Amino acid sequence: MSNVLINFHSTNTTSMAITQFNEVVAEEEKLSHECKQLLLSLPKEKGWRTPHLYLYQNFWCQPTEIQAIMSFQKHFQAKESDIVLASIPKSGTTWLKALAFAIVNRKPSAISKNHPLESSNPHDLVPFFEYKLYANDQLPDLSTMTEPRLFGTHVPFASLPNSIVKSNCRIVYICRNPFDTFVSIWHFLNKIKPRSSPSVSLEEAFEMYCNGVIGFGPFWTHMLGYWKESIEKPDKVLFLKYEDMKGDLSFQLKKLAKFLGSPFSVEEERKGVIEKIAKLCSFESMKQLEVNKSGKSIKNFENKNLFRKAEVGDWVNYFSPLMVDKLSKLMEEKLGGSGLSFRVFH
Ligand code: PPS
Repeated sequence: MSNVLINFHSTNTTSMAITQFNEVVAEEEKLSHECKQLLLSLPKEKGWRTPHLYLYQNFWCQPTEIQAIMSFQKHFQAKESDIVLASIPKSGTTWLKALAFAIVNRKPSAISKNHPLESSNPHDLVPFFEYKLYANDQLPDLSTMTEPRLFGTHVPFASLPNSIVKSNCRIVYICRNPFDTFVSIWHFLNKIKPRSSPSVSLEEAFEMYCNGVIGFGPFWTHMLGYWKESIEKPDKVLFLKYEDMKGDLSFQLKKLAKFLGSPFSVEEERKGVIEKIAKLCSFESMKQLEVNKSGKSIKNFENKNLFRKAEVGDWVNYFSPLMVDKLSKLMEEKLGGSGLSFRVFH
């Protein structure tokens, strides 16, 4: 064990905090020799949850994630019927996973009672490549998954394994306006960070975000990678926006179902199947489920932290005029001319 680990003789609270910090360091100690060697060669910056974030293939990432992503890139073999749900963190991933799962697995003309989404968190039903399937140096047996297989990832388009890019499997990307995404990330990371680390202030976090130093960021590269592909290959990548889904979910669900190859029939529309899926996956329904109040479905993060406020425009409660100015200019500089724009108010 590394001599970085801290010895302590303090109060219970301090002990718990140091244990959590030690856990993060110990996680990194277990990395493969190959991954440790690679980390030595990568640019690094101060991290939020972990001591450092590393620039791997032009995106910022935590060490344990890099190891899992390397394995995912090397071993994953896509099937033509696979569906990959992609996002940068805090863009509506959990919501999209729930909706896609409900659409793909709906019984003919009905949403059943005792639906799996009532007893399982969406991240258990639609596993992440990097946090679950290829995490902890394991190679998953995916042959028993029912088809179409649904997967989740935060990996940027440019770093997806060839078999996903080259096969006919489909990708759905969900994107959210950077103002609200930033506020959501800031809350989440301060909740899940080891208690021994000081809270990251809004100002410091904002600097990191605008410098692109955030998990899987810079956000603009992440968004543009999927955005460009969705324009060039609309049958391959469907690009959804959180704000559009909040605005007219029914319309977006029809688009999603059609893209996934299982459009709603007239009969299903008449029977209110779209509305039932929307209700089953709504923030209000999901937040109050026992499984979403207590379990841990992504790494060791508590599920309850995945459900905070789910509003468009919550950023107004946090941003100073200077911050508004800075992020607006950055978005204009990075996204201007791409055709990608966002609604930032409710
Ligand atoms: S993660 O960790 O990347 O999977 O997080 P992610 O799910 O992408 O983002 C979390 C934010 O999404 C909100 N959320 C929802 N919005 C609408 N409907 C549903 N069902 C839903 N579930 C989660 C969640 O509250 C986070 O946003 P904020 O603004 O922090 O509330």
